[in-house]
Amino acid sequence: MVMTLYPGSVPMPAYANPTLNPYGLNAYGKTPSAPLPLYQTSISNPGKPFEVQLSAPKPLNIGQPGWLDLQVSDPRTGWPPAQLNIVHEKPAHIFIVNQDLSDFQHVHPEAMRPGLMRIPVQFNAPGPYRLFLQFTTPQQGEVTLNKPFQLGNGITSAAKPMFPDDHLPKMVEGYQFRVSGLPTRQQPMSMFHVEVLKSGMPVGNIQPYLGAGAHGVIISQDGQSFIHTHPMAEPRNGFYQSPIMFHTNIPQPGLYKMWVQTQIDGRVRTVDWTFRV
Ligand SMILES: [Cu+2]
Repeated sequence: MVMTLYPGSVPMPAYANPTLNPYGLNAYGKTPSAPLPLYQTSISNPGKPFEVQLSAPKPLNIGQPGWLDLQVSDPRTGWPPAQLNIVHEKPAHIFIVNQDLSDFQHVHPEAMRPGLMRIPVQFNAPGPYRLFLQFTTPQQGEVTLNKPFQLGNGITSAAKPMFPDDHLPKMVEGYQFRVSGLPTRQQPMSMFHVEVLKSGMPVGNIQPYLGAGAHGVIISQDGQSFIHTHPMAEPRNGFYQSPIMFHTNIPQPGLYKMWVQTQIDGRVRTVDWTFRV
């Protein structure tokens, strides 16, 4: 489904008319406390049709909910995407991870104007982070932007080492998750299975979450590769059943972390595994 999110058909440079902003950009700089500084490179997606710049409309405090503004524009013209498609029920999907991939946020814009998306965030520590912004335009198709940034300018703790744990079942709120068939060096293209069990029995009441039976996100240890995958299964009587099957292809050897999000009983459960390809 293609939906024009912006009134009018002429692309506007971002921030062209701040008075049109429905949620008050004049709040910028009003708060007296010093914000946690945010550092980023100006260009982190060479060759891509768009670049994203981050800013915090209000000071970001560790451990507290806050906001990030994503300014998206074509680096050659300064123009934002003219249209965004709604994909999996949202105009954009944003994933934020910390350096050792121990922190994961999957969020969506709560307010938008051309070239600007405001997302809810919460950071539990200063340090290096990476943001992945995924959206689709009728002209460019699916675009994934990878944006490293640094929060705070103090000394940050070293990244914790990552160890493969895909052989382990994981318990999340009374449900057991098991994964098998992840890509390997010998078999980089694979159909992997995620089993969801309750009291040892496969469950059949997995609800659609953002238009799919589950969402799988795979990020390489170095943060250079990002894969967002969905199961191909159709729901039966409105529900998906365990096991959930995903198709993926990871040709580059290395350590990866995967997060799988499913919705059961109205709650989204996120389970993660680290694995080696
Ligand atoms: Cu999303």
